[in-house]
Amino acid sequence: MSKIQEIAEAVEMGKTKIVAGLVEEALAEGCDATEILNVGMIEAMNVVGEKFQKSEIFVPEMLIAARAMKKGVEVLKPELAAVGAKTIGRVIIGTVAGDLHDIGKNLVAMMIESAGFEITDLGVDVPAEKFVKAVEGDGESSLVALSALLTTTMPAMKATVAALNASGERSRFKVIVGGAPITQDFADQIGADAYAPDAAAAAKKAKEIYPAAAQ
Ligand code: B1M
Repeated sequence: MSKIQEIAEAVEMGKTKIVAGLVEEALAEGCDATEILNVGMIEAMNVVGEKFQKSEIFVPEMLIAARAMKKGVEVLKPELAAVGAKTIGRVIIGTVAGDLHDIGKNLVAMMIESAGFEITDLGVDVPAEKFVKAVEGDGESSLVALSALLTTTMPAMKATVAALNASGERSRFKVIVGGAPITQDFADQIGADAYAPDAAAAAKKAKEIYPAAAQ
């Protein structure tokens, strides 16, 4: 088995402790950093996402796999910067105002990052104005991802999308929403561009709508 296949298997199995070491070994053997990322990690996370969607694995396994990948990405980041590897695009993510739940949001961020995007995580309890400032201050971001876990913070999600929709740069980015109480109907009502029911679907959706956002 090649070193890159070993990395893919370790990521898929969530072997957090060995992934960083395997990536270091692969680099020392002369493997290409972009190939390690694309074949050893992103493809492995795609497999993890598919298994999650088919209920073959559950949130804990997906979290552990995402953490394992994060360990490997930490080793790869300086190498990728050195070879000028480009990410697909930048995503600004956060949990809306009044809401402190971040486990799902972190999982969504990890899956989107695993799909090849760069993440700016604004954290939890993020006011609408902070999302607007973040997109306005960063001419490159093309997706804004909003999470809400409480029915009582759904209005804050609505207000955030309204503030983003009113921003002068709206044609430049797309808005994805999700979280336990959020539905496709709600997303349509508040003027979001997309809804995803889970982290794997959010990563898939981000890739689907990104080209339109990049135009
Ligand atoms: Co809270 N809480 N909580 N809580 N909490 C819920 C959400 C609740 C359903 C529990 C219940 O009553 N059964 C309930 C909400 C009821 C409602 O609004 N209908 C609730 C409540 C009431 C509260 C408090 C008000 C309790 C209180 O203080 N009286 C309070 C509110 C605090 C606040 O936010 N202001 C509160 C506090 C907390 C803790 C701090 C203790 C803790 C959060 C810790 C943390 O996040 N760091 C907590 C927890 C852990 C939960 C439960 C038990 C678990 C949430 C979780 O992490 N799930 C939750 C009950 C439950 O969900 N079973 C509950 C795992 C996570 C992976 O799933 O976050 O759904 P989830 O994310 C999924 C999808 O939703 C989706 O993808 C993720 C992965 O597949 N998704 C997106 C999420 N964001 C997305 C964004 C996307 C796309 C998909 O695109 C951008």
